[in-house]
Amino acid sequence: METYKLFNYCMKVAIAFLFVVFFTVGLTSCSNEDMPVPSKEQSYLSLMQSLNWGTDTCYVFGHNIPDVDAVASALAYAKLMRTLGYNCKAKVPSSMNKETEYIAREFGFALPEIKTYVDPQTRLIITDHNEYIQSVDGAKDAIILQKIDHHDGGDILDSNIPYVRREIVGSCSTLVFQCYQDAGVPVDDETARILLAGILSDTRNLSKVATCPIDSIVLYTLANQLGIGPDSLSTLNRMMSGAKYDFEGMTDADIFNSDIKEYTINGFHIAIASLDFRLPGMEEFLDRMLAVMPTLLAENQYDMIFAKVDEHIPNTGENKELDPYIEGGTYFIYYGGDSKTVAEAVFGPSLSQGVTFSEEKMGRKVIVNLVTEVLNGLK
Ligand SMILES: [Mn+2]
Repeated sequence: METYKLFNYCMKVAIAFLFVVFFTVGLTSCSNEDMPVPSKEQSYLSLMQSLNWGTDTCYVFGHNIPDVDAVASALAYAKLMRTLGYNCKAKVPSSMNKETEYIAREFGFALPEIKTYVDPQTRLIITDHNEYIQSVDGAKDAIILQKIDHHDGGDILDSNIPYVRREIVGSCSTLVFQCYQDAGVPVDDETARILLAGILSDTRNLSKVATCPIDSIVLYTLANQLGIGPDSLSTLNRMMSGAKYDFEGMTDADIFNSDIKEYTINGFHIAIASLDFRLPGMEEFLDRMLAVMPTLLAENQYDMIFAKVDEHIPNTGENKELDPYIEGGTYFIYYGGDSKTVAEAVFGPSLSQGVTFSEEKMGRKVIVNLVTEVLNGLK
């Protein structure tokens, strides 16, 4: 009898256990089937909602020494955030270049104000950069809520930031456009102009080596919305690059610094400027740039300083009215520390003191990756 009771009890426990197991499994599998997968829009919007926005203004910053893409991506992303109800404002860490001023005048949009420093715990969204050294002063002690960027490497780690959109495309403005799509927010015409300017500038009208198919798709979508045809895109691009490389009234040091980026790689503090030059007169131009490099190195305590100089050759073809210049190769000039070793490892033997050259056009992003490899092998 006792055995029977025990057996009965055990059976009851076993049945109860199985019931619980089946019920739980059934319920979970059921809920999996019934629960709709959240749409891209819902995921993006709920992620935005989940951020710790605080009560003060959140600033949206592109990189220091901003180019058009840095300004455009910050302006357009801040606008998206405001449309979604968040208190965000675009700022720039330093003054803007002539190309940005030109296109803002042409398209009639307001440029962001300069803010050189942010207090600790300020909420930030950063666009178009991934290095603290390129960010606004104080970024290290700020709270970075989001990062929208199209660069490799860098010391602003994705893992500490709640929302990161980082894809190695030709322009950060392309990624901002995709965020509008993810949010289900239509791009208004002013924002369309701003983003179009960013893509035109960073890809030089889709001609730069870093350009991806998605940059072309977004550029044409925006141009279509605005009724801007291919010829007008070419003209805009020509005027913008003309403004960027209008060096009138600038000292040689100003010219060298007009599009310079700093990096910390394997403990080395380096700077790489990006310049364009239209033939003839390249040798003289390189000499002038080489002459200012020692002073800039000393003033900024760089370990090494470089500049890539893209060569542009007068176009003698039929389309010379539309494109007066065609692309040539890339010069890479160097000064200080192990810069000769680095430059020659990437570009081959020097042509003359401080000068290397590649027939193939090289973008700064590609150069930074190659330089990083060499510097990582040095210490
Ligand atoms: Mn960019």
